[in-house]
Amino acid sequence: MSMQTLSQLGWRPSYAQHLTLADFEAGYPARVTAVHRSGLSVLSSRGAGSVVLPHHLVDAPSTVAVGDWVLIEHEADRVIRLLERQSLIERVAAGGERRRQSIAANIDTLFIVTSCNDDFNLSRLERYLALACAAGVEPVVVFTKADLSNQASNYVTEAVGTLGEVTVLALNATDATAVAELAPWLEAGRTVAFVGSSGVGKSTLTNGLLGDTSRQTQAIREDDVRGRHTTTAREMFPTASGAWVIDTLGMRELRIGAVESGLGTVFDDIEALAAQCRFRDCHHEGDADCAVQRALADGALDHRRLANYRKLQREAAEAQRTLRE
Ligand SMILES: Nc1nc2c(ncn2[C@@H]2O[C@H](COP(=O)(O)OP(=O)(O)OP(=O)(O)O)[C@@H](O)[C@H]2O)c(=O)[nH]1
Ligand SMILES: [Mg+2]
Ligand SMILES: [Zn+2]
Repeated sequence: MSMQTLSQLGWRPSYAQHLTLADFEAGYPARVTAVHRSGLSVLSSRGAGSVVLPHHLVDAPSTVAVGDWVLIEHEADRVIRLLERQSLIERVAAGGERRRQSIAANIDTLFIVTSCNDDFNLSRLERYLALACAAGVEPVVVFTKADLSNQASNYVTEAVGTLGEVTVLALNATDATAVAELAPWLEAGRTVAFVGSSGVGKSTLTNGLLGDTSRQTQAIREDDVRGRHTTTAREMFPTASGAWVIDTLGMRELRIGAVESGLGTVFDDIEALAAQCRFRDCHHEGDADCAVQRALADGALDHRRLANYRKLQREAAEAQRTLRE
């Protein structure tokens, strides 16, 4: 792959604030484009490379993710350390261990993809939104398969009505016009990721965005051919417009981490109501003079949304406790 400047790779001046002169003497910054079991594929101003991870980073509680910036030793293909992230999308793995799984790092926009069919689920959208808001990443809700449904505009209306100020799009992911719809978020040097259930069109959209850059994505994959890495599906690709796109595998279950701050943003309507309850510790369950109960009664707030807010709050609190342990 041709050499890229750091800013083309998504570098921001803020990353340099955490690097000392000694750091620059020891190594150089590179962006992680793929995570493999035995190492990482990276891009830097030197071009593409493969590097190994020191053990303490393999076992870190928050694993290295596609999109991360790392410092690499000048004369050895080895990571010195992970650079401070601007954002991290992570989930809590299913199962007893409750391990955190990094999904994508240092992204600017999270495309939350759902299709205009049975996949439509407001509570799941709220869940993804909380994840994006907690990470400080702009969420964009994308309804795919608008060409297969006569309900598309209803879905959009319902999502806009419930989710507040989030951008919501409906499109046909298989059509070339989809690329133009996403263009505002794909300026050169920006990084975006697609998340959502299996089969909703994440890879279809990704492939559309890659356009004519397949030669470059092949270059990233050559490392695998040489057998140096076992490939996982987590990779970052350059789009035709010079942005970076991270496709993810469809998730059956998205357990959120400690995203309290994100819940405050996504459910600001409920939090504003709660502030008007007579008692500061109101449980909104038959307490006197409760603004939340009043909103439920007059239809301004629906039961599903309140129940989901509570469920996500419990999940986030549990994740917070696990973090502390
Ligand atoms: N007609 C139509 N078909 C679509 C649209 N989006 C996706 N598809 C089709 O749906 C199927 C699944 O699309 P993918 O892009 O593979 O879905 P995905 O989200 O990447 O799924 P996973 O990788 O399993 O998570 C493919 O056959 C696509 O062609 C759309 O907007 N319209
Ligand atoms: Mg896919
Ligand atoms: Zn109340």
